[in-house]
Amino acid sequence: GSPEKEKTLAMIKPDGLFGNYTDEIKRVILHSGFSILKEMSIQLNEVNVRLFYAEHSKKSFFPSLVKYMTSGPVFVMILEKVNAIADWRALIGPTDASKAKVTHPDSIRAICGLDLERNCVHGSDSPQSAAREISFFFGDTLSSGFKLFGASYI
Ligand code: DGI
Repeated sequence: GSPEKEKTLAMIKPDGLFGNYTDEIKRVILHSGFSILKEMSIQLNEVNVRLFYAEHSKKSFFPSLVKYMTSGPVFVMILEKVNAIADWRALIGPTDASKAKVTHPDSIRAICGLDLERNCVHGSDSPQSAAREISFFFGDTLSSGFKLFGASYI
């Protein structure tokens, strides 16, 4: 039979929105065969970021990451296509945007990101994180466990 479609969570981070990259990134997404099922802008607060990036909450860079991720609104989307998770990760490129500029110059992070922290976009890295992150932003309030409590919808 035909291969199963997959969903992933994509996010344009505050530097991407400030830099006016949203329309260009959405063009790349649609041109690459993804459907955008849902989208929204949202201003995250510290508690939201702490939950979203729980795996990093003990790292030394975490306070800086929180400051960056709350410095302005983010734009989140549910993307769908066959192999969406791996294909979106391939399109955004390596985490460190300054390295991406050298090794993956056509990647989204190379084009609109700056460095290891301000890397412009996010993509779920596995089926488990895609499910968790989609429910984080788009699940109903009960199933998402109030993870977005206090965030401002824009
Ligand atoms: O899934 P990725 O975003 O590619 O990478 P990740 O899950 O390892 O890290 C999540 C985010 O945390 C990443 O997009 C930027 C930030 N980050 C990761 N490692 C570092 C970092 N920020 C700083 N300042 N320093 C780091 O070593």
